[in-house]
Amino acid sequence: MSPFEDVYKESKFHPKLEGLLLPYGTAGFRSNANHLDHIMFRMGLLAVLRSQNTKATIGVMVTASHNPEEDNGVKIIDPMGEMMSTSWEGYATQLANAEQEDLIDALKEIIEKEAIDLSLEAKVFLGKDTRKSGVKLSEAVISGVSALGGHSKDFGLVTTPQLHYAVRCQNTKGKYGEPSVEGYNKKLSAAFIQLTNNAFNCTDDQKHLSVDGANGIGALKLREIECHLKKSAHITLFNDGSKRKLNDQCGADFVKVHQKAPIGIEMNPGERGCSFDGDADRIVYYYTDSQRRFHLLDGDKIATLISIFLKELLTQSGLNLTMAVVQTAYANGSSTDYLRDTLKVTVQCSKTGVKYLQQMAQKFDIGVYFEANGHGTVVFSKSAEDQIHQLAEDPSANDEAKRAARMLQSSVNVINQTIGDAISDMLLIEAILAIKGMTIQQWHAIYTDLPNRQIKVKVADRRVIDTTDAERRAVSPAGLQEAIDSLVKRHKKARSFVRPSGTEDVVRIYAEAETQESADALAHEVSLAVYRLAGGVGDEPKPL
Ligand code: G16
Repeated sequence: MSPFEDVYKESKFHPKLEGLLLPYGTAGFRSNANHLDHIMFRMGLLAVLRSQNTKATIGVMVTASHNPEEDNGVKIIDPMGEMMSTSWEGYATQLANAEQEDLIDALKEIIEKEAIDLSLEAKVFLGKDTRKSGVKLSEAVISGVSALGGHSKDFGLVTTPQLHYAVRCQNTKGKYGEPSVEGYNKKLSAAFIQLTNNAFNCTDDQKHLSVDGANGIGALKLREIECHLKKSAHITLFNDGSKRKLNDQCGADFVKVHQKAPIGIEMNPGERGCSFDGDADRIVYYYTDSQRRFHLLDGDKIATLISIFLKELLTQSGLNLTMAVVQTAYANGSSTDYLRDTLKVTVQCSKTGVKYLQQMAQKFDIGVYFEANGHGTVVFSKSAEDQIHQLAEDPSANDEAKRAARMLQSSVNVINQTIGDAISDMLLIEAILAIKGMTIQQWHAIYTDLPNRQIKVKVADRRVIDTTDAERRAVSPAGLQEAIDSLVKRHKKARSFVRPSGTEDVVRIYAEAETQESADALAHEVSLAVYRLAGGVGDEPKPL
């Protein structure tokens, strides 16, 4: 029987809802879980083709990350653990939206265009977050993989970054590590312990961290790695999924957008806390001061801390490596100024979506990339890793240079270079703070954020908004950018932009200005312009 007959027969068990069209968004498909069964089956098919096309193992992660519990989604992982190449996103959309009777033709078109040899072996690694819908949806992925003759390995409940990691380990034949959660735990914890051996005067109190697990997979996986960390970290876990719903008033996205502590966390003033998101690929830090004021340390502050640390080590080591920080339009203006003017590192601006940031970061020996929402990591070129390794092992190198190279080596090993990773980022940050003997208040004071506000507006069709210049300017609908420009002029030190979300059915609005009142007013004024010029639905946005 031809593989297409199997696919055709099996696809009838995963029918497409009539008229439903879903685009491939910022991080794959995302929607209400009830709309996704056919998408999952078809992404199983696509993963087989991508595996045959790259002659490597491909990953499929069933998750909707920061979205509410009722949603679900799918992220596809390429051979080196990066997100699926943007050149294949069109195929994913084509396959996902083909009507039932056109599915085989859509499949054949991809096979023909990419000259895929269907006789090659195909391997797919699969994982899911803690959403209940994930059980059935990942079965649909497996059906898709087997219908086209591929082999799947189901990792069950894992964080998104753990699956990215496993895919890279598999395709590098173990050079990056052992392709399992246990392998991940051992590699990261060993590197963390090595790195924190350089923290000479760190007390148990200073080691304490409160973690909001967003009631998701990050909480489960943090518990697992915790036993490997021994006495090097002292973690109290909140929102572990035993009481409340996933991402409900907690998690990194909630904390960043609302600029307040998650529900369910108990922290004394001055203590350090952090929040993961629903699939543990984002992290933000925070504390409250003695007046109970909340202070957020987001992706920009994290990128700054890591860049300071790495730059100091580079200087001490004497290694001549290029380094850059990649941000998006959401980066706070003060962070960009600090990185460029004070720390004197190259700063680049990318479109939203880690896939774009990663590509830019890979152009440097050391690329630190972070979205303000806490999604990011560091990538090292092969040559940078080799030079660090050689220096660390060089018997003729001086002690300071060698020590710095060894710390760089441990940093490379604690970092999950495949994608932003809340657990790995947390370990790196905790190690840096311990080594530098730095409090969260001192970290926060490195620069002062411009007050800012992020809000969402519902419109009938968010595709009417098109942007350019790394999403900093709107080119359509007509008149919107001119309206934003004139509103921005009314406020001091102000900046604002709008963009359609690629994970939720909303338009996102960002505003920053000299005061919080001004940032709030600007965000509201721009939201009204979007509502009026881009087809807002429901009630007009109200002042904040
Ligand atoms: C995903 C992407 C991020 C992006 C976020 C929000 O994160 O991986 O790069 O910043 O969506 O995207 P948008 O503003 O287009 O909705 P996650 O953590 O939700 O997978």
